[in-house]
Amino acid sequence: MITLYWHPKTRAVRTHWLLEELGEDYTLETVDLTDPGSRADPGFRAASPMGKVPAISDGETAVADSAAIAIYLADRYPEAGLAPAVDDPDRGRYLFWSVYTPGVVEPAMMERFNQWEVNPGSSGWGNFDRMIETLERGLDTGPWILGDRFSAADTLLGSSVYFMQVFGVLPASTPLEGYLERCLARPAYAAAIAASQGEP
Ligand SMILES: N[C@@H](CCC(=O)N[C@@H](CS)C(=O)NCC(=O)O)C(=O)O
Repeated sequence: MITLYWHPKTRAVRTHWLLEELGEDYTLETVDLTDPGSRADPGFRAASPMGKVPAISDGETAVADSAAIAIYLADRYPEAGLAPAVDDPDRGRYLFWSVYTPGVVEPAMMERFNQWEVNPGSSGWGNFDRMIETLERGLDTGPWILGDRFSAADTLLGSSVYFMQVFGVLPASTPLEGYLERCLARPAYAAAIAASQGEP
């Protein structure tokens, strides 16, 4: 049984969405991030070296960070068809877009929130505008980041676009707004967002 260490209104919503798409049994274990006692839970500490959500345990395996979790779950449960196999030509693009959220989108969002001046040639994420343009181009052929095929990478990117909208930094962008609409229309994402609105 998979356990998701979760807190409402956090990045754990991504993993919850993915678990709903996956169709495997899971339980949500709420970690109240405001309560040191809850954070000290040994299962959570073992699963999350930084004490952050999301993290999961799955039998003997523990994984933290939403992108690492997505890659792990989609590979571990291939019946759901959420990741191209290692010898599939789409595998490279899938990996690129799966790590685009933690490696590029999230630091670029911090740049925009905090109005950092960055040199796009030396910052690993380029800059916010380059991040948006690259994502828009990636979705050119759509409807998903791998074209017709929905994958675990879409749970990372789609939730990132949602967060950008919620935090008011999503520029007017027809491709990204259309993508977000398609993501939100998926019952699995709607269920995860509905759960995420509650209190711990
Ligand atoms: N890169 C991590 C970021 C996780 C993260 O920052 N989670 C926040 C909630 S959205 C958290 O647990 N914050 C509590 C803390 O840092 O103590 C991921 O994508 O999973």
